[in-house]
Amino acid sequence: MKNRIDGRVVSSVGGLFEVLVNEDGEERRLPCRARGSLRRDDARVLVGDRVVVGIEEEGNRGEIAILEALPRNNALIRPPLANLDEMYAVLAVADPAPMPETTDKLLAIMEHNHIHCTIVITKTDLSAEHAKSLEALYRSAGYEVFCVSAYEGKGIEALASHLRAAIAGGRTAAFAGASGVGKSSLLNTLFPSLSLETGEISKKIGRGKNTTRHTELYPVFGTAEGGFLADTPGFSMLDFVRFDFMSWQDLPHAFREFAPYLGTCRYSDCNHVKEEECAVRAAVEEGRIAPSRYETYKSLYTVLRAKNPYAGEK
Ligand SMILES: Nc1nc2c(ncn2[C@@H]2O[C@H](COP(=O)(O)OP(=O)(O)OP(=O)(O)O)[C@@H](O)[C@H]2O)c(=O)[nH]1
Ligand SMILES: [Mg+2]
Ligand SMILES: [Zn+2]
Repeated sequence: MKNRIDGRVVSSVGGLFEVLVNEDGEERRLPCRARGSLRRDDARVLVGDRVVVGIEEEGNRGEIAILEALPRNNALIRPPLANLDEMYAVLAVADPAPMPETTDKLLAIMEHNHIHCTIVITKTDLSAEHAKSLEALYRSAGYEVFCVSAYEGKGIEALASHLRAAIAGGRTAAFAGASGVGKSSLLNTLFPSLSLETGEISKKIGRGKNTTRHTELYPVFGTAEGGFLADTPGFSMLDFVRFDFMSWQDLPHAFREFAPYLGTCRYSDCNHVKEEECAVRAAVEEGRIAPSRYETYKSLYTVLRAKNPYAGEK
């Protein structure tokens, strides 16, 4: 092996990474750890990071290690991923029941990070009617929506061609959503050779059982150049109290259908919550913004405002 070689981190489990490298036209995965200074919490290497791998000269001398992490375009806390270009927010028609607030939070975080987001509604075999209303909800918010059933093989081709275009040229996409919505099943249907583990829905609590335990990037069209798709562990909530995803001033910009109204309210410092003659609230009342989306906005506004009441007071 050459002394130093560039690569992409494709998996991370308990401090052990796999880095995809291309040596003289041949792609291979190198299992390795990160050098000491990259193990600190504030310098943690993430799946998706572009890194330099080589022989470590300090610490574990002579071992292959990640020596350097290159600058990132973006980094996410949930799911833990760097350099993401496209997010597919996955939710199921039922089993588990869709939780609009969870999807809205994920969408808000992606908007804030300027990561293009597409909606995937799974398990349409369980209720075509529910699928339609969810599709209408997210289309009205300005998102492209795909409705699929891994069981019936429906909608798979349309999603596959969107994905192929989205990640061509070595770009990166991820499936994210609650546990049990069928992310891994969908990846298996799209790319049968992956053979990812999938899990049951708990009958008792109606939720998934966190079958996927780690985030991994797959070069699903064969090579790094064809692009990467990540499967990620399901999450039950995105904790805006614990993590600093954004500030309350950022929040209105994280709801894309609010955009035409921002700056048109009566008060220039309108927070779109209780103020009179608020253009956003008027749009909700007139059915141009979905009530569930606005409810999520208000609940996140309350949480963020309580966290940081005075920051950036206008
Ligand atoms: N009815 C129906 N069930 C599905 C479909 N796709 C997946 N399932 C079922 O949903 C359950 C969960 O699927 P997974 O693919 O493990 O879900 P996941 O989103 O990867 O879950 P985590 O890894 O825990 O985050 C399994 O029992 C699947 O058989 C579908 O299209 N229709
Ligand atoms: Mg899974
Ligand atoms: Zn307003």
